[in-house]
Amino acid sequence: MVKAIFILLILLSTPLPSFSAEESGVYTAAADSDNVQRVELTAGSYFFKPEQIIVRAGVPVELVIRNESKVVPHNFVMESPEAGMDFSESLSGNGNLTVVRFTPTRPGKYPFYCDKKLLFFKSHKDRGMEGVVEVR
Ligand SMILES: [Cu+2]
Repeated sequence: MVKAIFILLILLSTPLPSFSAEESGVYTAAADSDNVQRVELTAGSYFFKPEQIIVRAGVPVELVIRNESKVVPHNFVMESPEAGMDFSESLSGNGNLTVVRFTPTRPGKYPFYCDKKLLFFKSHKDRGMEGVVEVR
C-alpha cells in the first residue's frame, strides 16, 4: 500500500507534457555538413507531418517523404515557381521513400499539398493533406 501511494505521488508530481515546436508539427531544418537541409516528412491519409517546415533561402533542401499509405495514392505538390519550388511528385506507398530536391530562392511562406481527389469526394488537400514551407 505504501508503495502504491509512492507511485501515485510520483505520477502526480510529473509535470504535464508541454507542447514543443516538434509536437505541434513545426520542423526547423539545419544544414548537414554537405550544406544540404534534409527534412523527413511522413505522408498518409490524410496528412503531412510535420505540417510546417522552416528552411533557409539559397541552401539546397532535400525532402525525404515516407508515404505510409497502402492503397490510397498521394502526391506532393508545390506551385511556387517564383521561389524555386514548382513540382508535382507521385509518392511511392507502403512506407517507401520519395526524395524531392530544390533550392528555395525567396523568403516567404509557400504551401505544399496533395492534389489527389476521388470522384465527388473532398480532395485530400481539403481533408487536411497540406502544409507550408517557410523560407527565411
Ligand atoms: Cu493524397
